[in-house]
Amino acid sequence: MASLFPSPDCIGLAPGAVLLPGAALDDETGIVQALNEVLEQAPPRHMLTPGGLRMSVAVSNCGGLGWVSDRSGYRYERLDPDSGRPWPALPDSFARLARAAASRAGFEGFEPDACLVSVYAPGARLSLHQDKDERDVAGHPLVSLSLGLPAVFQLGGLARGDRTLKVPLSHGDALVWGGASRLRYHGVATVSDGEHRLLGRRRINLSFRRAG
Ligand SMILES: O=C(O)CCC(=O)C(=O)O
Repeated sequence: MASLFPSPDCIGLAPGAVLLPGAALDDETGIVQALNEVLEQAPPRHMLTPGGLRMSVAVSNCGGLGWVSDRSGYRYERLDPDSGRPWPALPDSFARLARAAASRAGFEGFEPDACLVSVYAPGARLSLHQDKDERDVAGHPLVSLSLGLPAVFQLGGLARGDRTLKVPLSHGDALVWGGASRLRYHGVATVSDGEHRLLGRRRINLSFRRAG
């Protein structure tokens, strides 16, 4: 449920959309360790889009449901199609971060059941899209955590052609968008090369959703 008053340390981007600078820095060691374990159990892969193109971003998942893409479309699956096993459990440190960020943004009671892990090598980008494969898009926000190399997030409007706000993201920053902004188009500009002290030549995004 959205509250009218996000906490004062949020930077408002649009109604229902906020940036929480450095939200994960207090627990970065725990989060990066849990992330490494998830990626060991379910290695990131370049999925095929329904149109037959390979995504430049490599993805994996943790939580009860995992987002997948292939020639037959986008959907959530309980099993990793590569291994046939359930996705790794959502680490406690991830769930804590997602709940706290949602609450600071004014969305109390957010309980993610899916975390899409997106791994960007330098040169990877994510084109503008809406996240609408979740069962109740009106009822739950998206919480997104940026780790590793910096990136520029593009926050658009409700139509693909709307102007985008360019939001520079650093390691540990979280974004939350829900309510009137939940179906905004969004994407990530091409990631520049660099070396991050914990994650090397990678930018990794954790996208927390209530999918089922
Ligand atoms: O990598 C990001 O910051 C955004 C990821 C994203 O748009 C998504 O998971 O839907």
